[in-house]
Amino acid sequence: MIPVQGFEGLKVAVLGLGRSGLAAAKALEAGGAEALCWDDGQEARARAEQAGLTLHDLTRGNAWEGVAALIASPGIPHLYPEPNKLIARAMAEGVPVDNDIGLFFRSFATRDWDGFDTLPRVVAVTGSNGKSTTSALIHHVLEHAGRATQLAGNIGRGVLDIEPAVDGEVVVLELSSYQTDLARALTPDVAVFTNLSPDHLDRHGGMGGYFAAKRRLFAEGGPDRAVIGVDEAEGVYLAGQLTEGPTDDRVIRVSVDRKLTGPGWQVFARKGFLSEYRKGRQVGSVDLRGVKGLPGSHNHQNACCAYAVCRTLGLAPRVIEAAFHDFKGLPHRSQLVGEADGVAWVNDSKATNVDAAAAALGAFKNIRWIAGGLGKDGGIEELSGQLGNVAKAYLIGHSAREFALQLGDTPYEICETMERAVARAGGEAQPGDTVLLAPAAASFDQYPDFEKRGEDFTRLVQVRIGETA
Ligand code: UMA
Ligand code: ADP
Repeated sequence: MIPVQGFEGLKVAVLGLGRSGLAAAKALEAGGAEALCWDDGQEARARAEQAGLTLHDLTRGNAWEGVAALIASPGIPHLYPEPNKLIARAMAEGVPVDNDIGLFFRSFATRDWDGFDTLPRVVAVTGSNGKSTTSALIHHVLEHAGRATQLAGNIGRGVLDIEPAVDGEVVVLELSSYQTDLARALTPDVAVFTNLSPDHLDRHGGMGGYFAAKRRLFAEGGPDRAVIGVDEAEGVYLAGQLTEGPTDDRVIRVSVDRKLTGPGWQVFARKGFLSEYRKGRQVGSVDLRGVKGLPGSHNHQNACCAYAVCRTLGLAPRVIEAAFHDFKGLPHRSQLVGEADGVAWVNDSKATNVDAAAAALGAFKNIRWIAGGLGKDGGIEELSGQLGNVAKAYLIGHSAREFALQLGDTPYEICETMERAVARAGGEAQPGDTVLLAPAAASFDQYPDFEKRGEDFTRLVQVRIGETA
């Protein structure tokens, strides 16, 4: 755990007692603060009490007296669609509101660093899609190269839960827009912006607010190096805004759409080949075609971002390439969970938005597509031109009927449940087909989270394959 600095002897309120809140409360106490813990949910409060934390009812009239700061969890709205009542109250009482990410950046550097040969560094990865894969890939390459490294953040581990850094260590953080929006300190050494497409718009008051939240990671005086995907207008703008001049290599531009030329530093992938250019000359390349853990152009974007970060950290192209071949991919992201009778079963439950689903739909042929759940604004309207690989859609969850109306000529069936969708898709699949779960929707109507949805799919597939094998 990273003990939080700067609050010794002070009372700090912690709202939200999930993964980030529990880690923050413990790290505050380890740093000598008094953590006043609260959660709007009764169950979470009970769990926290069992874990030895002290509850403090923040709804009471005098609850905020003497409170130095409020640390809020990322899942709790602080502004849109409307602020959580307790966050609004803290602001009204003049109590500074921060999150675990802000505390992390305040507390990461310690006196021990005076004795280090190489200062520890933080790589922070944001973007709409590919954050987890890119973060995990960077972490994997560093480990493979024998470097000390830890991975945390939106990938499932509270940032304050990691161990204090050792000499030369690289900490890789996946950061969501919820996290970057609220943090009062954001000072990574290397920052990555993978791409941008609409997501979580309700929490950011629209696309402008969503982009603004992510951009905070690159604020003036920010990272030494910025790795930026420039396949959308926002990435082009951000890279341009950070660049001091044509030869400035503080910004590394990344593309999977086109060859990038110019005097700066760039990494791009075309037809399965990654190329690195610096000052107009090619200085590195990787053949991504045989890298099994990174299928599809979207994963090549992730590979380019991870490659660029590892190059800034001094790794050679061949070292990075060898580690790529050893990367198994993450569960629930284009994950092959079974093969039987010539049919491949792929779990991409993490495709919770339209762009992620489009990426998965582009990576396979003859697709029997299981989609639906709690759809985002606009449903799957934007996918209308990208359904050429889909033989039939099997629709589940709350948005099944809305999605059906947006499928155009693509055949479909309303299945309601995952169980029925797996049975129907499996019954109709032909050799050479891929049954792909890529919901283009959140899971919360039928599951606690996308992991449970992916696990349910995987279990049903394994039962089915066991039956037919
Ligand atoms: N709660 C309240 N009041 C509210 C809403 C929630 O008290 O109005 C309480 C809940 O009762 C619950 C707690 O807050 O006890 C949950 O907090 P949380 O939703 O922030 O969840 P954590 O377990 O702390 O997990 C968070 C991230 N969750 C979200 O951003 C929603 C995790 O990302 C992250 O891995 C973890 O911190 C560690 O950093 C998950 C996620 O879904 C994977 N992220 C979104 C995404 O990837 O799309 C952004
Ligand atoms: P994030 O952490 O940003 O949600 P993940 O690496 O977990 O990203 O991938 C989430 C989903 O997005 C996956 O299901 C995959 O289909 C898709 N995806 C992964 N990388 C990209 C990318 N670079 N561009 C578009 N979609 C992607």
